[in-house]
Amino acid sequence: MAYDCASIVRQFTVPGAFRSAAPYGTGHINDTYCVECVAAGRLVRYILQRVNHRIFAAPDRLMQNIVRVTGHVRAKLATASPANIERGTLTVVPARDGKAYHRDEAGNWWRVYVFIEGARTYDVVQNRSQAFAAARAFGAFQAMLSDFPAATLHETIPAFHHTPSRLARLKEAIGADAHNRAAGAGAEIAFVLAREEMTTRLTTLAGRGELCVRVTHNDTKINNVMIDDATGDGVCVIDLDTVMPGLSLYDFGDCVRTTTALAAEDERDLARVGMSLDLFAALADGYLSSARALLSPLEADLLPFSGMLITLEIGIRFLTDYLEGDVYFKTHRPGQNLDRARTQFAMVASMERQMAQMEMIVARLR
Ligand code: ADP
Ligand code: GN1
Ligand code: MG
Repeated sequence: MAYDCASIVRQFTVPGAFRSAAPYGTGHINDTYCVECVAAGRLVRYILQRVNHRIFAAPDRLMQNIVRVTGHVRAKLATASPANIERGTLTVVPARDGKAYHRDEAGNWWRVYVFIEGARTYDVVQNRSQAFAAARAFGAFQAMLSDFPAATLHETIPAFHHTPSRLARLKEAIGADAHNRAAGAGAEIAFVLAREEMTTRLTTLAGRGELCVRVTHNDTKINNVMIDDATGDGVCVIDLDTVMPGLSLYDFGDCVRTTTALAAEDERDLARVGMSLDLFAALADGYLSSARALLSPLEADLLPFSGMLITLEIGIRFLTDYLEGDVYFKTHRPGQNLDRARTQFAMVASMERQMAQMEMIVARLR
């Protein structure tokens, strides 16, 4: 679908003249554009996004969360790290009517962020220092929000990381088999069903009050943190659509899923897929360097397990979407969601084989 980005950008308080807009990034959910404007003879870039309102039922509430959370982070940076205030958090550019979004005539929801220059995201981690930097940034994000009242945030997607519900939905999709795809995914379905007992572990502990609910990001994959081109530091945590009350372990877990991966999320050659212990050690070190003080002993115990659990959960979601006809995650070729599910399950198997070493690494660092 082609949108008239120039006229959408004009709805926002963007100074200067619109010059161009081009699709940007590799996110699976929103439509993202890099916009160039010229103001006072200078080229200035912005991120323009169409929020996926099929997935996010109330984008106005979602934007309210983002404005509040980025305001909180900005205030923290002002005292702890003033040099980082411009690039250390997303900056929402308001619409001309003062709202944090613009709704077009067709009912689409648009927003504009200041473009964070001199940094980029990576889909696959390049080295140990990136793993450290990414995890340190996510830990710091959690720490900066540790005094934010979690219950006042809207739940932008209900039960987002409730793994047992994700499994129940998969079972429904298998039962319905609306696209006759279940037979071709027999091995993947069996892999999940053999691990059913894992799926309830964190939700049971949370239900008993043994794990506390915090403000969490809930989508801490490696390409949701900008890495500084010059210093290699994790400069800004982005993609804040799912910031809401949650368990810190799911955030650490999703760092493990994506930041220790030796191959792309949709790699077809499973011989290349696996979890790198070396990257896990760097990531655990980075996360603990900023989040150690937050964690309870039980949370620290469960860090290695959380990586395996969320990788299983995201695999379940990719597999469900494949069976339901590829309606949730963006796909660029047939079978891509099944390939993504397969890589997740190969990652789970790799973590199962290396769990004892992962536990030793965390025991040494905590
Ligand atoms: P999605 O929800 O679809 O994943 P994201 O918000 O993660 O969308 O944005 C997609 C990509 O756009 C990111 O991975 C990143 O590369 C880029 N991006 C997003 N926000 C910014 C920003 N403020 N500055 C620079 N690049 C950004
Ligand atoms: C989606 O938006 P993006 O691409 O950063 C998804 C995450 C998944 C991830 C898998 C709102 O993240 O939950 O873990 O894909 N986001 C949403 O790559 O569902
Ligand atoms: Mg993203």
